[in-house]
Amino acid sequence: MRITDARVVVSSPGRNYVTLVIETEDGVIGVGDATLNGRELAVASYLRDHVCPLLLGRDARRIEDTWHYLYKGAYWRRGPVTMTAIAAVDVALWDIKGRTAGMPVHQLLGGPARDGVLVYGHASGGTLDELCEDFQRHLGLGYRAVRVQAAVPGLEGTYGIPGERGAVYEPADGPRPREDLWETPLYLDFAPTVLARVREEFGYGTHVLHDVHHRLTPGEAGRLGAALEPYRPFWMEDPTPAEDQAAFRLIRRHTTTPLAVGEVFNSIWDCQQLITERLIDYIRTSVSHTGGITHLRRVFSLAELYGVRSGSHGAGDLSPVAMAAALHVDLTIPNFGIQEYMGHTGPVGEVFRTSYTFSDGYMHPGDAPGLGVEFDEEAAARYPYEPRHLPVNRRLDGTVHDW
Ligand code: GCO
Ligand code: MG
Repeated sequence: MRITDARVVVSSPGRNYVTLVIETEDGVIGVGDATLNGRELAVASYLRDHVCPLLLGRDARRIEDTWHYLYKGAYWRRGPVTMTAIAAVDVALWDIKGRTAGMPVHQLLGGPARDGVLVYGHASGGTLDELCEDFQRHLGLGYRAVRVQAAVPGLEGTYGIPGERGAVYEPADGPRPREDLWETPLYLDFAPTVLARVREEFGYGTHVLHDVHHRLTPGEAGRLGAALEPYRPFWMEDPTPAEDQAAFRLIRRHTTTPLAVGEVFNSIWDCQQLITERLIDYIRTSVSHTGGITHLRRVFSLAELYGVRSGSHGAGDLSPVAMAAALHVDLTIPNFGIQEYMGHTGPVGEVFRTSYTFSDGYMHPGDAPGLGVEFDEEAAARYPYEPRHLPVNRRLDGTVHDW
């Protein structure tokens, strides 16, 4: 089954998505998500200029071989751009394999190991009252797990809080990134009050999660983790920039709050120490940024050996194709933990028609052959690419800090 076409479509139905479309000689079409938020065109070029020409004439059925051909064949290893490009090819080939077999991808991966995929949504607020309103709204929608973020008083543009209610909280328009303000002591005093308030209002019947977004030192992270313990968070996410994997030994020494890390990782090598030393509880690598279904399953298999569970990244900057692929994997692995589901707003549904469902806090990828996503290229053409940036973070004295 030869590949006859491979093309990249960059569209912006509300936010930018890079979609790889692969076609075979018998007319089967598969799609993969190649979106790297804020660096979209770099992956589009990697695919268009370097990968798509190599795919023409290859056998679409040889997923494993193609993965190694692209990974080892590039000589230059890993990195978000390369691994997102490989992921898009890998996912599109799994889609094609499923469509050809007339089976949903989760059946090809061994079949369901559970009935549904537990997901968490995002509640946020400029104030704790607003956060509680949003938390209540999530409960009304059926969520059983909710991430909570609130604006730190005195810090304009705190991570995770949309400018307007209901708006996307990250991408900014304009020629330069938005600049947010940060000061660790203000955050460290405030963060425990956020969880305290949510537990006081809503009790302990819902999982509550919190994202630190890479901003603390290991010592500060240990202190925050300990302060959050009485509120029993499901996890504390990205407490420190985790390219320093050994730093987590220090955090672990000071708190039993579960730790989740990995949305910016792109290979198994980025989390090898975190997993094998049991320094984290949840690994957040995603299908689209960690080399596709083929490589992500390897990460999760390693994690399984060490009692680490999955908790894949699922922010709105990952397209519905990535969301569908994530759900197929989540449904099948033994060490599934939770899946992030921020949802997609605006005209995204015109471009990507999905068969996944949400009910009562759980999602299911559906039983359509392949991934269960129809990508409408004509609709995508109505929403051309718009340059956007992720914000930059500065401390009050002007020093650039991790965002
Ligand atoms: C999350 C993430 C996202 C990222 C975003 C960057 O936990 O969902 O932290 O919000 O910031 O995906 O592109
Ligand atoms: Mg995060």
